[in-house]
Amino acid sequence: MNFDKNENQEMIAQMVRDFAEKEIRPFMRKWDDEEFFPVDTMKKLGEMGLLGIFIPEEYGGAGFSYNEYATALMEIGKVCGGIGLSVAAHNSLCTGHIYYHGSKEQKEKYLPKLATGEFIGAWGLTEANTGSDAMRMAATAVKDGTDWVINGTKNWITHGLSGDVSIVLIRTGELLDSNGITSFIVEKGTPGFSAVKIKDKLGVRASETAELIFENVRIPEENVIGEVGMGFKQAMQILDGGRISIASLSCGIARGAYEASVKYAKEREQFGQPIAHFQAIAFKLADMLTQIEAAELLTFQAAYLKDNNQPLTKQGAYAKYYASEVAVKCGNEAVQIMGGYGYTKEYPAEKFLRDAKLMTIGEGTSEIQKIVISREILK
Ligand code: COS
Repeated sequence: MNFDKNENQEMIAQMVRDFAEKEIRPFMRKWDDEEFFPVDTMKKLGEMGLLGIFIPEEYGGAGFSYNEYATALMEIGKVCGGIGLSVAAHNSLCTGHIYYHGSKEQKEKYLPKLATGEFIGAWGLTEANTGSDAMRMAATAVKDGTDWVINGTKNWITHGLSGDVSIVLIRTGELLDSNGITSFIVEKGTPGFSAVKIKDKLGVRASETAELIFENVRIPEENVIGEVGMGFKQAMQILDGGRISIASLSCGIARGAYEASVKYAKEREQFGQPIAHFQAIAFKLADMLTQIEAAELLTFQAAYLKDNNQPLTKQGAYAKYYASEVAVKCGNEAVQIMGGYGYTKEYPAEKFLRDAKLMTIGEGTSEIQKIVISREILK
């Protein structure tokens, strides 16, 4: 593994840093307070190529690798976990599913719009009663002529309301048949398809979350992604890649919390000197940075495997598991270092902690990552 950042990574990191300082940091508190999903900011990210980072140029994407994708998410995460989550869900879940499993026609129809931000993408696997146990989903699709008719709901779906196109995983076979779930492309405005925003989240509040509702929604068969019945396995592969994005975002949140902590610890004086001079604080910073660097290495290792088409189920899972737990620890330490100030919205620490917590839950909880890792070890 090469530990040097390549030219593209340096360039993307700088570009995203500049964008985040100008277009995200000044507004993120307001978006967080109001649970406002800034579609205009997403469009600007699309214009910069950040909504089709690993999509080839022939489909309107930026044509970079997962390595650069991870780099971009780390930079966004340092500033706002909510926007980072939206970029991650759009790229690796929705756009990635069409790119990795869609037909040539589906790629030509949807990728140029998704990759440039003309379309916002959503992806739905989870339901109200089936989160970790994804295969037990209840939503069904039944063939009727050349259409499929979908009934049921999907829950906790990023961009469920604003998404112009949603990829949804729906049962087309028997309950618990791993070959009984199919992926469908559903366009906004399809009759019978609606969404309701989920409010009052703890963190990532600038990222829209919604419930999707399907009432006799007719989907033409050309909107089936890949083979009928292969949806669950496609979804597992998509989540292998998606977990790298959550690991990257977690690294960014952790580093944001760490950098804010260093700044505060150097400025804040107690007992006649900056608190950074006390070992109790300095050791916290040392622990934070050590764990962040380790999380970044795991994340770049998983990205490297993805870029080289090598198996990455285990490595993606432990990158996501470790990095997300580190993000929560760093957010928590940032609040502790800043004391009473850290406990208020005047300082960034509490937001890092709130945003970080979702990273240990979304795209598979820490506990699910341990199931995935241990099954890989023991298989
Ligand atoms: N890549 C490709 N195929 C995979 C796979 C992967 N990473 N993981 C599992 N599969 C395949 C298995 O090989 C199996 O195939 P066969 O039935 O043909 O043998 C099939 O998928 C079912 O796998 P498994 O038996 O492991 O299914 P389980 O129901 O036991 O579930 C877990 C496995 C728990 C790992 C899975 O349900 C999971 O990841 N849950 C969390 C879902 C999640 O992350 N939700 C959050 C989404 S928020 S965006």
